[in-house]
Amino acid sequence: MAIDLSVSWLGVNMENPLYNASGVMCRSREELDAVAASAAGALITKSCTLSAREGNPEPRYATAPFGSINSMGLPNAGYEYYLDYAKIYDHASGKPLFVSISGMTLEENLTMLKAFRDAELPCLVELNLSCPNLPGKAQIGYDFAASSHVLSEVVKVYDKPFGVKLPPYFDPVHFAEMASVLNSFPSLKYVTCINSVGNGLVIDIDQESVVIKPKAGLGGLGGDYVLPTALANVREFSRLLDDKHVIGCGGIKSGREAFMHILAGATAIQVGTCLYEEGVDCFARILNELAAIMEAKGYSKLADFRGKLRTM
Ligand code: IRO
Repeated sequence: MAIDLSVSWLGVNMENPLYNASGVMCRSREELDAVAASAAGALITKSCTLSAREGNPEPRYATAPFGSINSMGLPNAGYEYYLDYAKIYDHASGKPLFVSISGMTLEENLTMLKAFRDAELPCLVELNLSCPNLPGKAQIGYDFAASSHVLSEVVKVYDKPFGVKLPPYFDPVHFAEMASVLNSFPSLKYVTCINSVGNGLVIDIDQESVVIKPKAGLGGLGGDYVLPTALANVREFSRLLDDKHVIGCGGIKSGREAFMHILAGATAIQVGTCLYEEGVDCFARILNELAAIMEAKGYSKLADFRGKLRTM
């Protein structure tokens, strides 16, 4: 049976739904080129700020027993670097380029959005409302009034379709409250669920120590630790949002988790920890595994099972 993994959404056609999670393999032009040259269906940049940032002191990423912990602290080359990349990127390649934006202030976000708007490039913005690793700075996505304010200012200057990267939520009341905020912005066309589960603590018992330096060892969790939380967020936002896509991110390391995210409602899916650990070859492997699962189940396209999770 021919398996069709293609996805059409936001006016773009992707050969397959899989790409990198922002933060992994996307800080430099070389890394972005490597994702573009891989089997991935799209690519997204590292979240950027107005000026380049070194980020937090190292070590700031560690492999953990069931995933990863990071407190990178938004190291990036500054938005103009990614804008320049978007200018030279081959937008006809069939792999959409997403640009992640995470200003240190609302003003920074608005300045960057205006620059991307004025450049009139066919790239898609993912506004990060959920960086957990900036000492002393709260995640905007956990403050519903602040999120609403940010989005209302954003849509005043940015009239193109865009998306947001959300933190994980853990309470049905919060899913509903955030969904209601997001539903009031028609040009917000997609949400990416989830960012890392913030401020976890991984402990090395041999060393009797934390495993990363920033924030006394606290950092965002990724990988197996977060899969059920990611799936819950994908599922709930898929149900609660009107006419918006959900991008699944969290714990995808094989075709099985890719299938789960799509079954929960994801239009497209991103890989973070597994990509960091395995490199860009993970895309072809995961896609082959996903196609094999679909074949075994008699599905020929993603729409055959997307969002069709059964409940009891
Ligand atoms: O520390 C980071 O750079 C980082 C960011 I901006 C984010 O959104 N999520 C994450 O786990 N790390």
